[in-house]
Amino acid sequence: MQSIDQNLVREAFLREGFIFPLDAMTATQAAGYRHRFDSLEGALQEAKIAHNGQLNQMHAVLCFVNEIVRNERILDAVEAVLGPNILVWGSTFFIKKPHTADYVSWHQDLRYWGLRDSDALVSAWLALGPVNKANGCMKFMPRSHQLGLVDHEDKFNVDNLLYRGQVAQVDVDEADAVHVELEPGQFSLHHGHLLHASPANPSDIMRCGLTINYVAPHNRQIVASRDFAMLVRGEDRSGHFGAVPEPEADLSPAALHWHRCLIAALDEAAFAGVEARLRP
Ligand SMILES: O=C(O)CCC(=O)C(=O)O
Repeated sequence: MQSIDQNLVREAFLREGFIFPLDAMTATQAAGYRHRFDSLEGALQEAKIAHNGQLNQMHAVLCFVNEIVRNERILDAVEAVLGPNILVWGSTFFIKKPHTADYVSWHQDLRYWGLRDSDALVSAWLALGPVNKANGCMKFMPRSHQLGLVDHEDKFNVDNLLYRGQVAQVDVDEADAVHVELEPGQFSLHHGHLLHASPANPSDIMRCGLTINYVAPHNRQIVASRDFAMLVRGEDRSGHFGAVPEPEADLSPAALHWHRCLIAALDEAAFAGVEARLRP
């Protein structure tokens, strides 16, 4: 595995708005995590924990996800962007089963998250299986983070994996897009203003990825009335986010309680201004 060169990560991230591929773990370790995900699928369904078709905030309820968000190599790369104090604000499994229509429209993450500081957020996307053009990998629009926040239109398309089916109102030239192909155990980093999207998965191979949203402690929630995050490196002297504890067991009652708190905060920000009838 290649080591993380923090100067290179920071430079590329600031210039292009993303960097990949970076190595988080071996393919064997990734396969182990993937096995744990697959074996928990039934329990996740039983706990009715999928939300709006997504598996959000899994670091609060699953021990192996709590382990992944603390991966030293991912944190070294994130530190190159955020500095030494790092909190996990969100985590989501973005799953595309074989031959399904699920897709993600061109969007910027920070449009509906209610977070104030774009330079105090970075998202890591970790491949827990092969991720390529054939099974619907992400596409990044280089340097689009320099546009700042652009308008989005809510489309609420059922096949769109985004909360509001939001679509960035900019002309995107697909020819300029960079395909984020990753081997199992590799990850990408992207900026909260970077335009990105992904098509459906018409292949026989499931696309399985975990996205982790890291914030620096000085960031702030300015739309929802409360917000929460989990300290994973350094210290939090700001106290802007309620402290989320590590799950002591998969889907334990305490972990599920914290998960409900995180989802309530996320919903309050993500659905702000949306009519009740359009919410899930
Ligand atoms: O997994 C995908 O295709 C999209 C993920 C995404 O939008 C994100 O991680 O910010």
